[in-house]
Order: sequence, then C-alpha cells, then structure tokens
Amino acid sequence: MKKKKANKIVEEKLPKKRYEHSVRVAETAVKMAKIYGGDAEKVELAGLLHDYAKYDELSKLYQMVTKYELDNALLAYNSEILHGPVGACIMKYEFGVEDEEIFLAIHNHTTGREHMTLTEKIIFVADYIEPGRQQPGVDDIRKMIFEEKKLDKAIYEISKRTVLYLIEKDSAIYPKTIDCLNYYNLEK
Ligand code: DGI
Ligand code: FE
Ligand code: FE
Ligand code: FE
Repeated sequence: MKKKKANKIVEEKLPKKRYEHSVRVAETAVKMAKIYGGDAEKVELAGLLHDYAKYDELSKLYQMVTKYELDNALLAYNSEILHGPVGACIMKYEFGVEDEEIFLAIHNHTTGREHMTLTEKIIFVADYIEPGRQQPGVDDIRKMIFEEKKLDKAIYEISKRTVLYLIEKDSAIYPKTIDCLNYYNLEK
C-alpha cells in the first residue's frame, strides 16, 4: 500500500481528531526513523494505519478475534487492547499489506512486547509522544527520544506509566504489557 492510499482509507474511516492523531504519529515516526536508522516508509505507513480499527464495534472486534485466530485471552481485558491486533489483521488480510514489520507494529502498538523490532518500537513510542499528546511528563519522554537518544529507556518509561495508570484505574493488565515492562527494564 502507498502512503496516499493509507491516508485516504484512514481519513475516510476515522473521526477527524483520530485521523489527525494518526497523521501526527506517522510524522513523529518518520522523524524518529531518521534518528534511529529506521525505515521511514514503513513507519510512515504503520503510523497512518495503527488505529484503523479503534472505533470498530465491539461485536466486530470479537468476530475478528475468532476469524483471525487471535489470542482469545484478549477478550478478558479492556476492549482497548483489541484494535491493534485486529487492525493489523485487517491490513494484512483485507488490504494486502504484506510487510511483517508493519503488521507487528500495528499489532503491538498498545501493549508493546519483548524483543520489538525497530519499526514496532518507533510506532509504540510515536503513539505516546506525538505533538498532540499532553499526558503529564510526556516531555520527559520526548527528551529521552530526541535529545538523549535512549529508545529502550523511553519504552520502559512509557510501559511503566501505562501500568501505573492501569493499576490506578483497577484495570486488568494484559501479560504482554507486563512482559514489555520487564524486558525493557533490563534492556534500558
Ligand atoms: O489508541 P491510542 O489511544 O492512540 O493509544 P493506545 O492504543 O496505545 O492505548 C489505548 C489504551 O489502552 C490506553 O488508554 C491504555 C490502554 N492499555 C494499554 N495496555 C493495556 C491497556 N488496557 C488494559 N486494560 N490492559 C493493558 O494491558
Ligand atoms: Fe491505538
Ligand atoms: Fe500506545
Ligand atoms: Fe494511536
């Protein structure tokens, strides 16, 4: 898929604000790719497409988990963790986006995982730090990425903040989220 097509399907599918978020994630990811030696074209596509399934109906997301034989355990957590895996499968099987790194980047953008590829790492972080994001402390992560150039440390910090936030809300934490936290704690 070309950038133009990705932009079009996302603009048509998502509400304006979410579309604009996707464009900013793509732009941030390209900036990061230049610093970290990533593939700018791949991260741009993955950034544009990463939230494609974000507003799909829960019933459709559930059907997709069965159809694409995704981890059934996904169903036991907040529905927020479904749009990555489902979006990745929609791109692969319905739009013919064959690139495995793009698949993984969309798939794991919410939870992260151990041993992420560079493209996955860039999308995971770009999603958190794109200029429209205003979480407390997000500037610390931006500094880690653009000044200190500590990608794995930023991944650990993002995972930590996400886990703290989920615990505060008494939300269940999907194991991949914890695996990511532990793995990048040791890597950082
Ligand atoms: O889709 P975005 O809003 O751009 O961002 P995202 O896909 O990274 O995250 C969406 C939400 O998912 C965010 O509020 C935190 C939540 N989340 C991340 N990991 C887990 C999780 N929710 C649960 N219940 N369990 C998790 O492990
Ligand atoms: Fe998302
Ligand atoms: Fe994220
Ligand atoms: Fe996002």
